[in-house]
Order: sequence, then structure tokens, then C-alpha cells
Amino acid sequence: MTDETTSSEIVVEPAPHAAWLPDCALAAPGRRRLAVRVPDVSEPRGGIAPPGSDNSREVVATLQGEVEHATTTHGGAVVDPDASPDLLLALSPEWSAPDGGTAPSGADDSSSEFRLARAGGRVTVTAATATALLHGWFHVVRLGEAAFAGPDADERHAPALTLRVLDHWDNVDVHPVMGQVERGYSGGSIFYAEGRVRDDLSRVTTYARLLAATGIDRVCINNVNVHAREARLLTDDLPDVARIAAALRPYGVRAHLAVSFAAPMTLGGLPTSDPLDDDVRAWWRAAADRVWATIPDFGGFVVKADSEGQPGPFAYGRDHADGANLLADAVAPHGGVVHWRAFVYDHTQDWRDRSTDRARAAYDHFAPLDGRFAENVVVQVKHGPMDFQTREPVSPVLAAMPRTRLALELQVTQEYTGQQRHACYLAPWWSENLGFRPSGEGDGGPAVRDVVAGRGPDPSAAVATARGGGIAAVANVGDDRFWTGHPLAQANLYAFGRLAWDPTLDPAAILDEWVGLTFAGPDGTVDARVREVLHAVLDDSWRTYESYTAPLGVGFMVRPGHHYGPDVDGYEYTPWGTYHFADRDGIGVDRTRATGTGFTGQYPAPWRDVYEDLATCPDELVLFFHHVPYSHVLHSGVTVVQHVYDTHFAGVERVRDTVAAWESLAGLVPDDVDARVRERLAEQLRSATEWRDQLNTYFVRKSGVPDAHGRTIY
Ligand code: GCW
Repeated sequence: MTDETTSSEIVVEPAPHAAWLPDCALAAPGRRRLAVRVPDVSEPRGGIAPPGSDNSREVVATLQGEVEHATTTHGGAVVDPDASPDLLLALSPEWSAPDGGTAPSGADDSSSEFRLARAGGRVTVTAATATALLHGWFHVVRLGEAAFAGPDADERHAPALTLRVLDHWDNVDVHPVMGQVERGYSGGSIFYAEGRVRDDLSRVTTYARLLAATGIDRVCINNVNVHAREARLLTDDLPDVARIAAALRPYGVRAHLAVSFAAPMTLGGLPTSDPLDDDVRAWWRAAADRVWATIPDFGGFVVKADSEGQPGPFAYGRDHADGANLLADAVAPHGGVVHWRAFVYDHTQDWRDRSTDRARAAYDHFAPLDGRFAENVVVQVKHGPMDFQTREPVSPVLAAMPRTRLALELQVTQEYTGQQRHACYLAPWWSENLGFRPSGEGDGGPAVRDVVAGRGPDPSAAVATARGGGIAAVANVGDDRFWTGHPLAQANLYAFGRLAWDPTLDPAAILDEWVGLTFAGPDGTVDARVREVLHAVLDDSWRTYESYTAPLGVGFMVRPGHHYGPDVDGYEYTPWGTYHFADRDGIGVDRTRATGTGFTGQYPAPWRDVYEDLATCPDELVLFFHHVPYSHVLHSGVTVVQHVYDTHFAGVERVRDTVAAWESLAGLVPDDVDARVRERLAEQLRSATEWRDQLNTYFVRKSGVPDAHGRTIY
């Protein structure tokens, strides 16, 4: 604001949307008698407790504020803990979880555990740490009346996954191509504006509150593509990073930073970033010491190295274990963790070369390194071998490194799934990935959700003790009033948090919770029609999106660069390694051992054989693994080309049904939400129609095979 600004020019921004924590959602506990019992809290290190023992006054104060707010809003009261409250929230540092022994760096799930006991309609939540107690409070909020109804109970709740992280691809400076938030579809960054950390970070605290209500407790605050400006967050801008950490802290959320492997040179002036160089090691140690001196509860570093132009250990003839262990050594004295991404591949591939297969890259680089990573390194693996596509097989890396802490990486931001213009509820897709069993679907062996919890096939003792590497996801949040651009994309953020806490949850049940909270009326309940329509709109929306975009697991076919909308050959003759190889006879990528790239051989049995053989390869992945004629008959009984026509026509009809279903809610949902969703649905219908027509036209022209039903194709 300048001196000349007059009051008439002051623009009052509407408050951010309440998402899943509108006041109405607090009705059940808010109209009761609530109490918080807190022992004397010692305050080591200026009020910030060391990692794993976060009984800080700050989180306790947050909890007291939450309880106060709920009761003031809904007519209940905060009472003395000894006055028989309806809900007692008791912080009890000596209360320990049954399996609460010692855990190495980054493994703090026992400190996240809470107990919920109900006796005669009175509820007591007990936890050893303030953050766990806060999670217990939000658990009660989520249950609503059901928390107090029902038979007596005594339950323990702990997250299945120790490390639950959201990665923000936010830039400090607006990047000339990628903008303020890389692959962001929700406006600007909540952390940065005008080339620096925002002065007003109150929205970051509101964000932390939303995350705490889902169970997320770690956030990486900058893009893994670390540009020159962003690199300085590690050094010059540390005081500003500390302000962000302080804004997250009241809700028990810890900050992490993405760092550049070249930092010893670009920031430190050293002649090298060689991970085995003594000066480089000393530089990183000093950098980490400074970070933790400034932010004692800092979480750790995230690294994208030797990938898409980011610097890494390959420049020095070193491997990724050398690189990761360099940083691990620096953060270890502080209990820090290093998330090292396995997204390493050659992005300057020759499209003429059919022997190089991008899908193979992560396994080829990382599987041989199993057992060499330090215990505070988490290797973060994208769920699929390519790149967050609508459909891919599960990455074979997740089945290949039993002696390494592995994290599953998901993408909440909808880069390839409609960019928050299309309604696409991703929990069913994530759930499929989490439930995939490397040793075969039928055998009841460990699933991916077990692998990342340190309970995969034959984990090493170190991995089991650390309870694996957990889960991470690229966030979909910005400074948009609805947080996520499309108001219904909030459901994805909510669902990610809930699946990170309990990966066995049913996606439809998670959606039901989200609807119950987000659309709660004044009495805390939701109109049955609203509930029904939101399920109709979202439950199968990922499959609907799949049906009108790239078919049968082949992937991409998007506009290069921004990745929105159809462009079948957009990437076909580029260096990015994402091809479909369509010709007049057929389409798909031959990744078999017999005649193709051999990628199927990266899977353990039975998958290596299931995928290898056309007779057993699942339809939805057939073009990922095989190059087949258009006339190839799928297990579903139709040919590949007819499948393309059928699904694309049907997909657009389903979007039309979605629009009609949503419009039937007029007057039952808030006007601003309604208006924004309608605008997005109109674009989804336009875009789905464009996808249908381009895909169908491409296939009919390439193959010469007409649609069996004679529908319009151009
Ligand atoms: O999907 C690709 C994105 C890049 C991103 C990269 C990654 C941050 O198109 O924008 O870069 O993945 O995951 O590192």
C-alpha cells in the first residue's frame, strides 16, 4: 500500500474457505462440557521441544483454543477436568503406547498415538504428546455425535505410517515457465509472494490446522526443482524459513526444505559438490547445524538429484547412496531425515532409440544400492515407474529394496488428472497402489502400504525398527480462496492425509467423512441429498477421467509443457521418453523380456510373468506392457480400438451426468461453492469432449477401423 492509498481502495479479501473445518463441523463436541488436563509442561529449548517429545505449550495452547472456540460457538462449556466433563482431553507424558520403545530418527509414530475411551457416553482421549492429543481432538470432531454415542469402548489410534509429508512445489520467485507454484492449479503460494516469504503467514497456520485434522505433520515448503533464489532458503533466508516453521508449529506440523545438491558450490563458494570431499561434508554439516540452531524442530531435507537438470552425485562419478548419505550424515546429529527421490531418468532420450525405456530408470539406478543408504535416509519413490499418470503399474522399486526405508510418493496436485478443472477423486487410485501386493494379489503377502511401514517382504532390522519411510505427496494448495481451485479437489488433500494415517481406509468412507465435515449444516449434520450427490459426482470420477483420456495404461497423450488437454502425438518425437508408438497396425510399448525393453523383469514373481504374457496382463495396463494390433481382443471381449471408442463416448456421457447431478443441488450448497464447481464442470465437459473427439479421430484415422456403432467421429 502506498501513502496515497485511500480507504476506498482497500480491498478486503474474503476469508479462505473453511474446507473440512467449518464451525458447523464442531457442533457435536462444541455443545458439550469439555475439559483439557495438562500436567506442568517443561519447556526445553525456549518452548520448542526436541523432535519426538513435542509437549510444547504452544500445541497445548492451540488445543485449549480449539476447545474454547468450539464451545463458545455451539453453547457448550469448558469445565474443570474433575467436573465429569463429556469429553476430557488428557495430556499424560508418562502414558506410553504398548509398542512405544525407542525409534530412530524420523520414526515417531508412537508419539503420535492416542487412546480414546468411552464409558457411559463420556469420552476420554489420552496421549503422551500434545500433537497426538490434538489429533485425538480432531478424531472426535470427525466422529461428531458418534464419538459420544454407542457402547463403551477403549481404542488406541496410531498412524500406520511414521512419516507423512506434503511436498510443496512452491517457488519463491515466479518462475518464467512454471510460475509461482510448479504444477500448481490453485493460484499463488501460501508461503511466498513478490520474491520473498510473505509477511502475513496467518494462512499457513490455518493450513496447518487443516492438515492436523487429517493427521499430516510434515510439510516441505519449497519446490524440489531448487532454483538459485530458492537455494538461499537454506542460508540467507533461514530467519524467514523459521517464520514459516513458527506458523506451522501451533498445530504440530514440522517444516522440511528441498535443497540443491550443488549448494556447497553455489552458496558456499567451494570448487566442488563431490559427496566424498571433506570440505563438502563439512559445509553440509555446518549448514545443517545452522538450520537446527535456528529451528530446533526442523524436519529434514528433500532432494531431487540428477533429474531433469537438477545437480547430483553423477557429476563426480558417485552414486545416489553416496549423495544421500552425505546429507544424512549432516542432519543425523539433529535427528533429521533426508528424503531422497528415486525419480532419476534420462530426459534427453532419442525417440528413435526403442531400447531405452524410461520406466526402467528408477529401478536400474536404485535397486543395486539397496542396503547402502544411511538409516535416516528415506528413498522416495513415485507410485508408478513413469510419472504420476492416471494409470500405471506400481513401481517395481517398491518391491526391490527391503534394506532401504522407502516412501511412496503420490501427486495430490492434479498435473495429469485434470489440473483441478476436472473433478477427479484420487483416493481410489492411491488406495489401489497402497494395496498392491508385490508377491501376488491372492497370497495375502505384504502390500505396498506394508512396505512403506517397514513391514514389506523381508525388511532389514533397521528398516523394520524405523518403521519404513512412510508416504509423501505433492500438495495441491495455493492462495486460492478454496485452497485447491476446484472446491471438490479439497477431498483429495483430505483423503491423502487420512490414507497416510490409515492406508486401509475405504476411499468412499473417507469421502463420506469429508462430506460430513465440509458440508455440515448448523446442527452438524449433512443433508442426505448432498451426501448422495457428492458420492455420485466423485466416487468413480477417477475412472471416468481415465475413460476419456489416454487408454489402457499407455499414458500421456497430453499437451507438452503444461500437460492439460489432449495431444496424442504431443510427446511422440520428443526427448522425454514417453511414447506410445502408434502406427497403422497397432499401439503400445513392448516392455516384455521376450521382445521388448525387459521392464517386466524388474518385478518379482508372479507379476513378472503376469505382465509379460498378453493372456494374463490386465486390460487396464495392456498398452503399458505390450504393443498390440488395434484388433487385439481384450479380456473384456472388445478390441483395443473399439474399447477406445466405447470408453471415450461413455466417459463424456458420465461427465454430462455429473453436471446434471451437481446442478440438482442448487440451493443446498453454499452459493460460492456452487458457482465455482459449475464453472469447473463446464470446463470439464468441454475438455472431455475434446479428448473424446481427438482420441477417437486419431484412432480411426490411424487404424482405418470404423466404430462398430457408427457414432460420429471426425
Ligand atoms: O511430473 C514431473 C513434472 C515436473 C516435476 C517432476 C518431478 C518438480 O512435470 O514439473 O518437477 O515431475 O517430480 O520432479
